[in-house]
Amino acid sequence: MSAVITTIDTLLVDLPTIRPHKLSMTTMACQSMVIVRLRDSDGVEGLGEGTTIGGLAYGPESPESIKRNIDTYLAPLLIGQPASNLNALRARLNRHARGNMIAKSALETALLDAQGKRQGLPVAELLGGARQTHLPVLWTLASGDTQRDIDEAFQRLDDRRHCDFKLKIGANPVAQDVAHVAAIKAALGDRASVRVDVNQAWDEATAVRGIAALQEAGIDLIEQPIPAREHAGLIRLANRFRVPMLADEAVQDARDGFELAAAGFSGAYALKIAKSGGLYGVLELAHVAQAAGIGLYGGTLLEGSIGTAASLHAWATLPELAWGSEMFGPLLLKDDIVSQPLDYREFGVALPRGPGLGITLDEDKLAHYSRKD
Ligand code: MUC
Ligand code: MG
Repeated sequence: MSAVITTIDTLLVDLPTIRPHKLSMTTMACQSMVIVRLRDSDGVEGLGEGTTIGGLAYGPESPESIKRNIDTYLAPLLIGQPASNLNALRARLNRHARGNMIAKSALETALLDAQGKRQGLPVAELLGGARQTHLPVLWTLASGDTQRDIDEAFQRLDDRRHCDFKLKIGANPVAQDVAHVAAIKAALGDRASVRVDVNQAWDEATAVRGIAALQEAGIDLIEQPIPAREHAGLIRLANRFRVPMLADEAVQDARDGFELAAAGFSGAYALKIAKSGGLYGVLELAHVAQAAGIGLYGGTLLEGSIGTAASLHAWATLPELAWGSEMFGPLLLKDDIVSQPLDYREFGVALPRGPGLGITLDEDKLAHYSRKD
C-alpha cells in the first residue's frame, strides 16, 4: 500500500546573523525560519523551510503566520492523503487555501524531500535531473558602512568565496546611496561584478536619477528599483537604460512573469521558491522567462540550509542562470541546524548529494535555536 502523510510538525527557529544586514525596509540581526517535519506512514520524514525577511517587512507572511497557517489550515489538508502524488497535493492546497506562498513552499519542500528519500533519489532527479552541480553564488554587502563593505568584499574575493556583489540601497537619500555604491565599485574595479537591490524604495523619477548615476558608475544590474506593482514603470526604466533591470518583488509566479514579458519587459527575473509557492511553481516561472528570452537569477529570501538546498535542487535543473545566484543565506548566519553544512567553494556552492534534499538535521542545534514560547 502506498504511504500516506501522517504528521506535520512546525518549529520556529531563530538564528543570529554574523552582522547586521541592512535593507531599505528593515535591518536584520537574526533570521527566523519555520522548519517543517513531515512524516509518512512508511516512516519516511521530509524536511521543509519557510522563511521571510524582517517579520512583515518583506511581504504579507510573517514567520509566526507561516507557522500558524500551516498548523491550522494547510497541514490538515494534507494529513491522511497519499504522500507521493505531488501534483494532486499541490492542487489540493491551491484549491482550498489562497496565497500563503511561503507556507506552501515549506510544505512542498518537505513532500519532495520525503519522496526523494523514499525513492533513493535527489530532489533534482525527481524534477528531471541536474544540468549543473556547482552553482555560482554572489554575496550581499549590507553592513550599512562603505569601508566595512569594501573590506568584506576583498576578504571574500581573496577566499575565492564570492566574486559578484549585490548592494542593498534605498534606505538613504539617493545621492548618499549612489556615492556609497560608486565608492565600492571604484575600489573593486574589474575584479567584481557589482549590482544593487533597491527593494522598491524609489518612485520612478528618483529611479531615473539614481539609475543614470549608477549606470555611469559601472553597476551591472538594478534590482526592483520601484514598487512591485508598477509594471509599466519598470518596463519604461528597462527601455530607457543600458544597464538591465532585475524584476524581483514584481514577479511572484508564472502568471506575473508572463504578463510582464508580454507587456514588453526585457531584463531578468529573480526566482525564489518562497515567492512561487515551491519548486514546481518557481520552475514554471523560469520556463516562461526562458520562452520570453528573459535572463534567470537564483534568488533567496535569506533561507537557512534547508530552504537553500531546496532552491539549489530547482536551479540545478535549469540549463543556465544568466545572472548566477545569491544562495548565500546559510553564510549570513552564525550557526546552522544541519549536521553537514552546504559546501561553498570556488565562488559557488555544490548541489547537495544523497536522497531528497541531501540534508540532515542536527537535533541538538535545532533544540537550542527553537523558539521557546
Ligand atoms: C531580496 O530582495 O533580494 C536577497 C539577498 C539579500 O540580501 O536580501 C534578499 C532579498
Ligand atoms: Mg531583491
